[in-house]
Amino acid sequence: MSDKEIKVPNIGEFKDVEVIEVLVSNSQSVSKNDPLITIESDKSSVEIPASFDGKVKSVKIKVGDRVSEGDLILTVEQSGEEEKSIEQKTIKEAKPVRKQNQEEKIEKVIQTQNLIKKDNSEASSASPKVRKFARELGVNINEIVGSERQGRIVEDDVKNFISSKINKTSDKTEAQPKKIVSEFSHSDFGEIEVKDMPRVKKLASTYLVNSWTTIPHVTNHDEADITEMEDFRTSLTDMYTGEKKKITPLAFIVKALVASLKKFPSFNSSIDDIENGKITMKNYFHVGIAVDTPHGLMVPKIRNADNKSISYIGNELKTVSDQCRNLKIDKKEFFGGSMTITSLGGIGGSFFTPIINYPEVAILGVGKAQKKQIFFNGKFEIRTMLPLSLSYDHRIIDGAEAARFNNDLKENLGKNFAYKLAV
Ligand code: CAO
Repeated sequence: MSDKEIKVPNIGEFKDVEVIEVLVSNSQSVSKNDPLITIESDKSSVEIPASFDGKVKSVKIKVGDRVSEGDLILTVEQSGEEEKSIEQKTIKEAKPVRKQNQEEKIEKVIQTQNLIKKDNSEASSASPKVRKFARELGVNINEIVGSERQGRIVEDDVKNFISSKINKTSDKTEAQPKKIVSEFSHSDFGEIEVKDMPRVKKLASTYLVNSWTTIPHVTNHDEADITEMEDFRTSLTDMYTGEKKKITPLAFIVKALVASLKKFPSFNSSIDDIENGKITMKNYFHVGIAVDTPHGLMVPKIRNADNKSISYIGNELKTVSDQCRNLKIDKKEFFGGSMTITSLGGIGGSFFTPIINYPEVAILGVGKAQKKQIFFNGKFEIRTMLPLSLSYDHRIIDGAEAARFNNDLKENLGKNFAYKLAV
């Protein structure tokens, strides 16, 4: 075992040049010709290779240092065998070469002294000029396959490598949904009229696309048996006038939803700061209601629904939906919700797939209640069944949790609804 020094060799007119890369570290084994450092002058860059095999004992140079011929790069520890093999090879060492052009000269010296990595499986063969070119463009030269003899890399290989990377990236961009341009226009098939899109629909479309494309939506469908609740609701009369009291099922559903949100707080959250791993848990119960208006869909909130009675919520539903239809509602009312209910119950249909009202994490779709023959208490009975479609953000809510949420909602709307909604 002995220690040997590797110094900066004679590299033509390179003097006091900057070290731009240190390619080895202490305790690393190196073979002859493995690059140790890269130095760079105004005109060119050069890799200085190991002049023999061994294990790096101590690197004496760091990036930013300036070196000239004879400066110590590192010390290498050698076994007896390595020493012997060097002795045999020393005879073949470099001789200075004179050439007029500075770069040619340096390259020749480099070649003669094996300053460029030869075929070292992972290492690439390229002139310092090409290496510098690749480095300036941020390309790892070892990723490039050279087109010249023995895989030598030339400037064109670097350019081709970059353009193939760019093409790959643009292929990815093209994989994004493209706007389809039809060969035919609508007017090719008959008379048409082009109108402005309602402003509310334009505004909503941005939110809908954002929600649909960024939230992993899942929808669980279920049916709530609301027979008793409907019997109660339709029997309601005004205490003083005796007139039938009109409260739609939606007011009960709002209350039932609040009870379930209390049990399942993750449904009353927002994860718009998910990149930072943060979840916002809301301690308020502001239920959004999707309102169908001639201007487009609007989603005002029933604020603090936990503190309001069913009949109060019933009245408020009428008030806010009228305000939306008459464009008399404050913009702020469309923000700051817990969870939204979208009810098509007054119109028709059963199950559907509602889109989450971002930044909320769940939405409850309600279809039209229908009388159905259901196996109940050991026999078939006609029951009133309410279709539920619960869409949720799968990043925060799992399918099992959603199924439990629906079960709870069904209980809140089921035969014990009076107790469930009162407590
Ligand atoms: N099952 C059966 N009947 C229902 C019902 C249900 N789930 N929900 C409401 N009804 C009945 C009501 O009891 C009422 O009956 P009466 O006329 O006999 O009193 C009738 O349907 C109409 O109710 P409504 O729709 O006016 O009132 P609501 O409280 O149920 O809903 C509102 C209010 C604002 C939600 C509703 O008017 C609305 O705009 N719905 C559309 C929402 C929408 O477009 N969602 C889709 C969003 S996704 O694109």
